[in-house]
Amino acid sequence: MDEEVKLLGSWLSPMSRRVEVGLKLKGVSFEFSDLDVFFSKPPELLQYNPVHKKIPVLIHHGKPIAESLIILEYIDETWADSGIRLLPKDPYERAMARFWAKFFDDKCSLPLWMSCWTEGDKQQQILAESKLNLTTMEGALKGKKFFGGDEIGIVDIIVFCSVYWAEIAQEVVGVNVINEEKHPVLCKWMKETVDSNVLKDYMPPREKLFCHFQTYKDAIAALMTARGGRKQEEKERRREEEKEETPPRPPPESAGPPPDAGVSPDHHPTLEFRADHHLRPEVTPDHQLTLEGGRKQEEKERRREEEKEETPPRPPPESAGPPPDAGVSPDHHPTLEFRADHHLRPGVTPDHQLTLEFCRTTA
Ligand SMILES: N[C@@H](CCC(=O)N[C@@H](CS)C(=O)NCC(=O)O)C(=O)O
Repeated sequence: MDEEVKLLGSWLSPMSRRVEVGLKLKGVSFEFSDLDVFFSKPPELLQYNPVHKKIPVLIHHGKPIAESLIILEYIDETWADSGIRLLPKDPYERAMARFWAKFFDDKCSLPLWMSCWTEGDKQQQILAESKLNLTTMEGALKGKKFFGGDEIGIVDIIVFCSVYWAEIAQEVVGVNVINEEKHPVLCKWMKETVDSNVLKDYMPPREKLFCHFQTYKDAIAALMTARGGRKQEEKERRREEEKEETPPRPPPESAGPPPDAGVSPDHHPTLEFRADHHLRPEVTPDHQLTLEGGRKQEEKERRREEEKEETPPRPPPESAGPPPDAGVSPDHHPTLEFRADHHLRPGVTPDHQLTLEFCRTTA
């Protein structure tokens, strides 16, 4: 049966390579569309991934699927009986594979890459972050041949692609991101995986990638810096928005219950949860409230850190997008219709708001 499988990707992208590897390990034949997505947004990409405008996108029987991890799961389920299993059969092991795949994507993938393309304090900060998170990642490998156990699986594929890219980039720019001394477990795994030849053959030739980084290193560094700058602006705006939200504040003493009256679960529903979770007896309701505020603050900090790690969305260069006054048809951005309907309704969350604003600037 003609499967009609098409992959929108780029030979230069480790994310797109993940999907290529998945398809090849399953023995699925596919058409590959090698797109330049770094300096332009091809119409095909805007059509099939209007939300993130990123590769990879798998198109199966005309239906697009975006996000490499989701695509890999889709491939595993769709071609369940071919090639190797990408995710374990056992539900617990499968959950663990998803956990580590997500951890790597959220915490390691971008720092690994960005530490090659930044300088000074920023670079030191990313290097430290990268080292810490990769060490955590090594914990998932202890006592195993592969992340997937005896066979390679989804986590091996995604980590291998990123480390393969990063090792070449770090050589070009002379940064020490990953090495035997810092990450012995990971380096041993990398060497054994290369030796086992399962994944290496699916990687672009080392020299080709090396030459590309060598030739374009200044342009890549400039692009990454520009994106970092835009991300910074986005963060500032978000902070402003957060300021506008009413912060959770402990009620003034006069308004609250008398000190010895306890705090009713209605007043602070989370206290009930805490009581169940063995909060120390000496923690008073007032302390609890402070803790609550502190936790909220930590949460915000964490969110800021996470934002740092996301690749910032980039407006396409003028040449690539629709002319500024041409408007964007719903076909081009099907989600705009939704956005128009939900035009800044009071219920729209800051997250939605940001997406809306970004989409308006790029439209
Ligand atoms: N979370 C996405 C990330 C995809 C991604 O970052 N793709 C990059 C290529 S490696 C891209 O399309 N970049 C173009 C851009 O950001 O403008 C995934 O796992 O698929």
